[in-house]
Amino acid sequence: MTSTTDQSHLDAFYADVAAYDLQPLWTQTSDLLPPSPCPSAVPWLWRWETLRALVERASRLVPIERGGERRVLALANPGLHGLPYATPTLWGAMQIVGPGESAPAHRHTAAAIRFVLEGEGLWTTVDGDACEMRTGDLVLTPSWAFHDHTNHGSVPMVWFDGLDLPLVKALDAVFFEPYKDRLQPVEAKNASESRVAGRALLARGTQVGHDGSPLLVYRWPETDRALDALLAQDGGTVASIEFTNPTTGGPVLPTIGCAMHRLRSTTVTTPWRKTGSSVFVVHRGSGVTVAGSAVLRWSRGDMFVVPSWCPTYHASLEDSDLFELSDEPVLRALRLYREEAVPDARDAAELWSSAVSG
Ligand code: GTQ
Ligand code: FE2
Repeated sequence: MTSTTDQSHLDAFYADVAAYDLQPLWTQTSDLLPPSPCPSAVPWLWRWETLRALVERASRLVPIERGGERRVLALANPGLHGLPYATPTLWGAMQIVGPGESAPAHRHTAAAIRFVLEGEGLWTTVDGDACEMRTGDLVLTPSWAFHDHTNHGSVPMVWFDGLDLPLVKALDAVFFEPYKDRLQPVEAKNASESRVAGRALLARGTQVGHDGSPLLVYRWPETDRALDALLAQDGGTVASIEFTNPTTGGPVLPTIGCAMHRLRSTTVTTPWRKTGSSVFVVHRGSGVTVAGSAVLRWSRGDMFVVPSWCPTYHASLEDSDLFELSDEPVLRALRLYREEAVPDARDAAELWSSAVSG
């Protein structure tokens, strides 16, 4: 039993500890060192119809100007206390640039990828290399590379932006710089694709001014062919490819991983969990993703988040392609990457499987 004097000594002690900006470990909640990750981000889905209608309204109401820089709606995970972040490490957003419009040139330490959803005629210039963006293409903007977007076409261009901004912000390593003019001069067109010609044939002496892949654009037809070839090769119903830096075989950017998953109709993937978070963009098809206790029904253009260590499986209702943005390279580099099949979720997966095929 604690006597009154002991209690008053304890009270005085805790008051002093707090007064000197200290906190005892033994009074912390178990959230500090849980047995396994307890993410505050939640599994969540944003519908294409909603996103498309809102960026359309933005394009009628809001010009693209210096300061604001981009006409972008950021995915704000409801578990992240109002921050404009999809996950604790990843920024996910939808961007629209109307015909004849441009988004001014700038650079930042946060690295970015674009995955094109709709439109044609937009060129993004990355360190002087104008890259044409077409539906299904993956386009890179490495850290500290200048970039601007110009729509030379006659229809709005809409794409998904993925950035490591929340991570870079958490590390207090954000730098930003506008380019001296609104747009960069175009020095070359689709030059990165000529440099990295014919699969693994790299032009000798290739030098890039950034710490990313020398290839800036991964074209949809090639991605499509690679996935088909994989499926044909092993006769399976799921194929996954990782987009890589052709000079290293590693991820496209030091902090960002990109993958594409193809599921034949009524396929259920193995329930799985891994450390690190992902944002998925539905490129084609429809289906359901079960992430923890959340059931996310998706179709083309929808975007959804899977937090760290969340048991997850996907079930397709038709032939489907899921683009995945992740922070996996960060977890791997820091030796924090873990993944495993989740046996407990198997029964649920089989139930679902018989439901969709039956
Ligand atoms: O297109 O440069 O979604 O700088 C967020 C920040 C896009 C861009 C975003 C950016 C950009
Ligand atoms: Fe940017």
